[in-house]
Amino acid sequence: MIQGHEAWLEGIRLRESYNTTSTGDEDRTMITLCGFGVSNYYNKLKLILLEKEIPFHERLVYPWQRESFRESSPLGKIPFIETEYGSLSESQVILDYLEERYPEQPLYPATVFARAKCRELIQNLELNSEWVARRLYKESFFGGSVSEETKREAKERLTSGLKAVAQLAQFSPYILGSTFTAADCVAYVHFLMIDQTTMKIYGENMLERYLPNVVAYMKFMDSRPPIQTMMADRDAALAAFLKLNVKYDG
Ligand SMILES: N[C@@H](CCC(=O)N[C@@H](CS)C(=O)NCC(=O)O)C(=O)O
Repeated sequence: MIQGHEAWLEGIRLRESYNTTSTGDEDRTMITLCGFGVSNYYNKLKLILLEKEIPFHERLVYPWQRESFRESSPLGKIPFIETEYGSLSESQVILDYLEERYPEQPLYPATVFARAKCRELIQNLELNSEWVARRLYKESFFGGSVSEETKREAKERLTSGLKAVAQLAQFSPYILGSTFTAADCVAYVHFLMIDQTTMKIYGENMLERYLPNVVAYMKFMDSRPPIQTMMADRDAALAAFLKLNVKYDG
């Protein structure tokens, strides 16, 4: 545990030396995580890197600067990573790459079928839940508005997605049982968003409705040092983002 904590601290020290924009002379054998710390997909990967104790740099890149990084991320989305071999976009692809490239501290279960079940849960957390809730962010987080039709449709689809998550999740104490997995990193960052967005748009916390164990689970997860690091950085990133006063809707 001490060793893990030391590695986290080392990760923090490394990131502190590169915690704003790129210096351009980063150690290219080290992963550089690019994006900004308000993004749940960015924080998914940050948690994975911290949990796996992989040393990494961070490079601050905002989505509206997309023309400057389209070569690394074809859709102009963040996060993406720079590696010694080139760039990679799409957080799930990056997660799979990190698992294969750094197998020492696995975050996928040991057997082939259990690994597939972990990915099945991740898919339901992302494609069928967070990605649906995301249609509401313009209104819930960014001061815009979305149509009643979108709200109705999103509620229906989010209900299905969250029911699927409820069917697959165990919360005993981790989301897939007794072992911490990549699905916990994914669930934590997306639950934060779904919780807030459904409260704001529907006046009801849909997460708690369909996943009654979620409050205790989030509290339990809050005790993990990587989560604490990520959340402290997220607060700082949010303050910096708000100061910019730019028009952005997710
Ligand atoms: N499927 C992508 C989603 C990434 C994503 O949507 N990122 C947001 C920030 S959280 C973004 O870049 N938004 C700006 C845009 O879509 O132009 C992934 O898993 O990496």
